[in-house]
Amino acid sequence: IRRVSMRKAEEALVSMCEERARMIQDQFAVSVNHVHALAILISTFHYQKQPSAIDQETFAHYAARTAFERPLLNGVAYAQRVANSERDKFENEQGWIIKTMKRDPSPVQDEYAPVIFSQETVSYIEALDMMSGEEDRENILRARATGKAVLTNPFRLLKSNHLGVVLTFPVYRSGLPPDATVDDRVKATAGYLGGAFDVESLVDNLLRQLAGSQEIMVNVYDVTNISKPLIMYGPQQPDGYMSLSHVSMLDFGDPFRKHHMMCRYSQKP
Ligand code: WA2
Repeated sequence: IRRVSMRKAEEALVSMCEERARMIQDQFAVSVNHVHALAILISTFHYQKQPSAIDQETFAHYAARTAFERPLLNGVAYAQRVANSERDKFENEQGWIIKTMKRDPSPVQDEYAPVIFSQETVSYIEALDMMSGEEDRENILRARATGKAVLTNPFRLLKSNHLGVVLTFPVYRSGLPPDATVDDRVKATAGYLGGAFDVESLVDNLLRQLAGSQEIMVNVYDVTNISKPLIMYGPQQPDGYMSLSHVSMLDFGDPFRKHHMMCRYSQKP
């Protein structure tokens, strides 16, 4: 009888874990798809139209009204690529100076990625050079070299200090051929559209609504380097009933990164 109930408990754990993994993966995917569409919106209405049909107010308004399409993102923003030779002109036109992510005036760099458009929920990143933060910088470089959506390591986000990951799409000036080389891509880069997945609070909200959320403990890890898993969600020192666990695969759409979800019971089932 004990063996039968343990088998039932294991089956229940597997199904609850798979349900959670599928749900988070789906909400992640719809959010990424919508940010992709926003990158195309910037390309179409900011770069392919003279003069631009988008300014901060228009972007903020559109981003707020479409926020429901991006359920796991705390906000979206557009950072423009600015070469050092263009910095003075850029700062004069904007009426502000480029700042580092620590909010100091930016020292001289070869190039910058200051945020020029932002959703109101992340207005604190306006004017910040997103290349001044290690994780954001790596994302920017990888996004423009690959032309694809990329994700950072899990890290503590600005302002909230919540654990999350940043998503970045590159925006290119028009005329980039489909068979472009990495060099072509880097040269044609106009800027970066992205946002932060606030995993700590938005995934938490999502999981808490599900039946059984009291009984099971969930962790999400970035396992890109399998010998050094990075925690992305859940308790740092998982306890609970350690003899029974299940690992569900997660695909967040960045082939460079691997993620999985680990579930266990809070108490002996
Ligand atoms: N957005 C919000 N909070 C953050 C953050 C970020 N990056 N980085 C750290 N905390 C505009 O890749 C371009 C958004 C970065 C996009």
